[in-house]
Amino acid sequence: MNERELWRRALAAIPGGVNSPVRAFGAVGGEPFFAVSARGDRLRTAGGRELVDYVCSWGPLILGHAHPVVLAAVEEALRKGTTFGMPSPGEVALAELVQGAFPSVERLRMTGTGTEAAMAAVRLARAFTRRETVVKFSGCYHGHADGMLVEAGSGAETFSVPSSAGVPPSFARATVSLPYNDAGAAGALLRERGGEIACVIVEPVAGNMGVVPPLPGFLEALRDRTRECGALLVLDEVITGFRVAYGGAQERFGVAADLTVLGKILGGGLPLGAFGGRAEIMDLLAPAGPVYQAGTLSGNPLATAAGIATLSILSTRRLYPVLEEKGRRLAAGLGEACREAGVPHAVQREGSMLTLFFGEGPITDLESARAADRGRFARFFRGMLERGVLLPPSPFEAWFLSAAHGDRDIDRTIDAARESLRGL
Ligand code: KE4
Repeated sequence: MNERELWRRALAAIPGGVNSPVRAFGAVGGEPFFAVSARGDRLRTAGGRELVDYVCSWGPLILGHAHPVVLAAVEEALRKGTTFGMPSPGEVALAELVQGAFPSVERLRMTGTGTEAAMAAVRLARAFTRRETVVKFSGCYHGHADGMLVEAGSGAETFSVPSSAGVPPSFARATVSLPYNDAGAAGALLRERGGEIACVIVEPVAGNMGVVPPLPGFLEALRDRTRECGALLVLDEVITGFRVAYGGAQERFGVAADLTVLGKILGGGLPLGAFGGRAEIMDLLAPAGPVYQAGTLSGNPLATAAGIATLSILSTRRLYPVLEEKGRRLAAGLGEACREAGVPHAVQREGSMLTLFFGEGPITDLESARAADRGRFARFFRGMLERGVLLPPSPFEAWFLSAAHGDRDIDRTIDAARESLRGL
C-alpha cells in the first residue's frame, strides 16, 4: 500500500488527515505512517515496517496489542451481535469489577469516551454542590468538552481563557486553571472562594504535559481543602486507572476521590469511558435523578467484553511489579544514554508510564515542561523511528510499556536511543 498516496487521500477527506490531532506528527515533523496490524509490543505499518510501540494506543493496551484472551472474548461477543441498545450482562460484570478495584466508586456510569465521562462528572459535581466554578490545572487534559478547553488567564487567580476556538468566554469563566503541583495556590483559592467551587478536577499523575508525578502532599492537600469547603475532588484516572496500580492512583497514593473518571484500559482497546463515585452523588443521574447524561453505544457488549477480559488478568495484581521493573529498566537506560551523550534530560516515570524530557529536571508543571527542548525531541523521535522504535509523536505525551515489552525490546530501545542521541 502506498502510504504517500493514502496520506494524500486522507488529507482530501479528513481534516488534517487524522481523526485525532496528535496522530498527524505536527509536533515532530514529517508525514505519519498508517498502522495496519499489531501484536504484543509490535505495530506494523502499511509500508511493511514493524515498530516497537510505546504509544500503545495512548494507554489502553497495558497487555499489549491483540492479546489472545482479549481477542477471544471480543470474538465470542461478536458472534452474538455488536450492540443491543438494552442493558446487557457485561455492563453489570464490568461495573462490579470497577467497584472492586476502586472502593470510592459505589456506582458507575459507562460512556463511549473519556471526554464524555469527564464532562458528565463535572455536570454531576455542579448539580450535587449547586455551585458553578470548576478548578483544573494547566497542562492537565480532561477531554475536549468546552469547559475543559481553557488555560489560566493572566495570573492564576483570574478566570480562564479558552484554549480552543469556538469555546465561548462565558464557558471559560466558569473554570479556573492553576499551576499543577502548586498546593499553595490551590489551598488559597479553595480557602478564599471555596463556597463557589463545585469541584477540583485533576490528573493524579499528569500524563498530558509529559509525565509529571504529583509532588508529595499535593494530592493530599487537594483532598483536605476540597473536603473543608464542600467541593468535590474529581480524579481523572483515564490514564492512571489500572495503569499505575489496579486501583489506579487512588491505590498507589492512598487518596480517595469523590468522583473518578476512567477510560482507556477499562475498555481493553475498545471505545469505553466511565465515571463513578458515592451513591448519593451518582444517584442524581438520570433516570434515577435530574442530571441528564446518555449514549447510544455506552457500555456496548464488545467493549465490555474487552474490558472484562483485560481487568480479569490485571485483577491478580501480579503484573504490576513486572511493569514497574520494565519501566525502571527503560528509564535507567534512557538516563544513562543521555548522560553518555552529555544531553540535559529528565526521565519522569510513574510505574509503566514515562516521559524523556530534554531539559533540566525536575519537571513539576506545564511551565517547566514547556521549557524542555522540543526541537531536540522532534529530532530524537525521527531518529528512533528510523531505528524501528515508535515514541508518542509529541514531547507532551506519556510513553507506555505493556506486559508484552520484553527485556530484549527494551534494551534495543536503549541502544536505539544511544545512537539517536549522537549528533542531536
Ligand atoms: P478520550 O475522549 O480521548 O477517550 O479521553 C479524553 C481524556 C481524558 N482524560 C485524560 C487524562 C486523557 O489523557 C484523555 C485522552 N488522552 C489523549 C492523549 N493523552 C488521547 C489521545 C488523543 O487525544 O488522540
